Amino acid sequence: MAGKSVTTSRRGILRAGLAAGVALPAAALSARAQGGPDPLITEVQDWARYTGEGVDETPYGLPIRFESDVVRRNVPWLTADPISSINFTPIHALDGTITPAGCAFERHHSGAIELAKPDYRLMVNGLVDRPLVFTYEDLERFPRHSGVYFCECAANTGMEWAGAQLNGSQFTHGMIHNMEYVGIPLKTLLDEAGVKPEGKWIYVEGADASSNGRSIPIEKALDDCMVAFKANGEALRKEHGYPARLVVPGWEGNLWVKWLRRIEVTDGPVESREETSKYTDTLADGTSRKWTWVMDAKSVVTAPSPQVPIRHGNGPLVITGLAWSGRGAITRVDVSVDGGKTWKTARLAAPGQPMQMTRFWLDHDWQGEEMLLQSRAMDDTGYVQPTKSALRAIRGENSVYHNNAIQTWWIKQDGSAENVEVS
Ligand SMILES: Nc1nc2c(c(=O)[nH]1)N[C@H]1C(S)=C(S)[C@@H](COP(=O)(O)O)O[C@H]1N2
Ligand SMILES: [Mo]
Repeated sequence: MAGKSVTTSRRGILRAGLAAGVALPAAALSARAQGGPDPLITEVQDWARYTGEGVDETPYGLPIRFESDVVRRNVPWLTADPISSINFTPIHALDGTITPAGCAFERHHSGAIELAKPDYRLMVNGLVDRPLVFTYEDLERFPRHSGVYFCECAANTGMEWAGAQLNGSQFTHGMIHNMEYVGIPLKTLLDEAGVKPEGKWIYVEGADASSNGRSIPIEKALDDCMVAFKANGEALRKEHGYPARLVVPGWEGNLWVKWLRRIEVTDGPVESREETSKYTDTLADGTSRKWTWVMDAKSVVTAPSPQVPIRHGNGPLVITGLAWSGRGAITRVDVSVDGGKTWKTARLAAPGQPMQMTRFWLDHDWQGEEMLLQSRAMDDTGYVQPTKSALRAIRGENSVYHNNAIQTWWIKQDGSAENVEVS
């Protein structure tokens, strides 16, 4: 295949594809190579005849215009207004594991605020020996730490509890991003203030009107939480909490307080709105689970999928997706093309790392058959991502948050895809 495609232009493939309908019979693959000289390879093109743009044209670059559909999108009916809303990462169009900040999902309860570094203050108070207030410059002088972590909203995939609903991995699984953070361990600041023995929890607040206050057990706060000021090498974007946010590895996105302004050490949880009426999981009998902080192992095939139909006809098909676990590292991802009857182990782009996204690929020989495409993640605690029916048997159908069930895409003979459930 690779050898043949060298003698075939991309345009040639498209032309043959149109003539033959969408599914391209194997014979057409060799015929297209005999379509005569391809000017794109035999003729000098404009981009080689004239000079390109100078280095002074683009002090800070955006993606080339041909990629303008790789953007965040929202689901208009989901929330009443854009101020308290969410958009979704275009995971269907990305590869690798790092999410570019410019298209990493945003979730705000009262809009993205603009908070300048000189106006930034971070207070540590409550059950501490020395209540302290830090400026942004103070934070920059503590020993630094870095780490790549996924941040997943607990509501990711929440619209799929009752049935298959949204057509695209961007919408079903795009409330997630995975970035490289630089900042300082939260422990450093807590040690600086001196946590009193009766300090068992912290309460963290943002500077925005919503404040998004959440309680976190002191063990987690002292373990791996970070006050981050850089993501993917650059300052946090406004929408991700500039100039500093909390990073709570493996735990639900709601705890990752943006525009972090206050950390109060307390002897118990505050039981704020965000951890009582929201971010709790109502079960079938009407009772609710709370303190469901950890994001369980989960995966999704990002392509092919409803937004990424198969357009290239029969033969080699790259099936790809993402897997992650808040409990540890992804050790294995299996892919099924028959709705979970049989499984093949996918290739991991790199060995899974704790609380980071893992990319998987499965190289498949597609002969135009319908597929019920699924992926199933496993982590180093031995946990296996559940089917939808297994999850519903335990959690019922009243939940919004923490839906980590196996996703199914129905790939049709024409290469298009639809969100479905298998029983
Ligand atoms: N201050 C503040 N922090 C916040 C929020 C907010 O509205 N205000 N939203 C939370 C929620 S629900 C999620 S899922 C994550 C989203 O982070 P992101 O906007 O970087 O994607 O931020 C959390 N931190
Ligand atoms: Mo969230």
